[in-house]
Amino acid sequence: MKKVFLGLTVILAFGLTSCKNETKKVEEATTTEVSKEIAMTDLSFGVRGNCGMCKKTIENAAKSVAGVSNANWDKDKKKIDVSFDDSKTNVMAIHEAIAASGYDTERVSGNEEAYKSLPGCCQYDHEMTMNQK
Ligand SMILES: [Cu+2]
Repeated sequence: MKKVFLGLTVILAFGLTSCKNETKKVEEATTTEVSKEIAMTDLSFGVRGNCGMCKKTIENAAKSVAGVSNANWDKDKKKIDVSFDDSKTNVMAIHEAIAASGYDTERVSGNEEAYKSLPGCCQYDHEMTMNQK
């Protein structure tokens, strides 16, 4: 009688182990599918500025917006390329954040107080053409 019981325990233990392995595989497959569904939006728009310090300030302002994954301001063309998750933010929120740091964008004028506290070399000309070719 004891031998039969032992035998059953071994079969049960083996059965449970193989069940656990199957569950793990299913979980991994689900995770991979979810990460593929995140869609990013890429846009560019004009932003005024002068130098490398402006570039840092402008890019940091854009990246401070939740959902923005990448920001790259072009000093010569006076424009910024941004990548963002449009389920988390929108392009106007990025314009507002850059303007709050003192810089003019195509749609929003830079905050005057922030502009005045920029280093002298960064106080760009408000008449500067944006989005240059
Ligand atoms: Cu500057």
